[in-house]
Amino acid sequence: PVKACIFDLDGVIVDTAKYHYLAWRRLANELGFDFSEEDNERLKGVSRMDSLNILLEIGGVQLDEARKEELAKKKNEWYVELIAHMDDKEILAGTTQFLTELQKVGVKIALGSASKNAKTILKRIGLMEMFDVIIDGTDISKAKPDPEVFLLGAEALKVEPSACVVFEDAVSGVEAALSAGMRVVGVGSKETLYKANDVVSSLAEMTLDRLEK
Ligand code: B16
Ligand code: MG
Repeated sequence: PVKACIFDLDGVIVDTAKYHYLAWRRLANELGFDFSEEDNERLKGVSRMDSLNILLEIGGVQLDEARKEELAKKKNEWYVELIAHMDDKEILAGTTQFLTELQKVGVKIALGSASKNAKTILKRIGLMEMFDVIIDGTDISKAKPDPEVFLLGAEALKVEPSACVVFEDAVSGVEAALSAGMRVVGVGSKETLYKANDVVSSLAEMTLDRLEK
């Protein structure tokens, strides 16, 4: 039986990709190039610095490390301003209900996010208390597809990886979960997340029955 569920944040519980996009586009525009929503797909689940490197590659811009640090900081300040206005209306469909069901039957709940802003977001949307363990971008040294974030989650919960199920919207996150020896439910499209053991379009499709299958 499943003993723990580990949830990615951006793209599974909330759609913060739209705020990341606004902040990255603002930075691109300042640097003199455009950044499309399609380009933004490449940044999902990717760490802040790796995201910046992808953005600069798209714009054909080369910068030294110090300047990159500066720009990443600037983008994050804009992003933090945007997420400061979030509230519980931004929780994606089915999330609260599914978390409540898990809690009722004693399945442990963890967060496994690459974001350094994860706790701010959970507080804003009022879901902080639902999580037994929170592993975020401030706890990890290796980005997804490395399994570190999920292994740390399982360890903190004292649950073996084989009894964990991960919920992920990004291909790199699905790969991370599989290399952690966990089962994974993709949240999004089957075409993109075909490596996952099961795929739902949102948590509204999840039930305890489906979790055990
Ligand atoms: P931050 P997740 C990821 O969160 C996002 O999907 C990704 O777009 C972002 O660059 C990354 O967090 C880092 O976020 O700049 O806030 O530290 O999907 O792993 O919950
Ligand atoms: Mg995600």
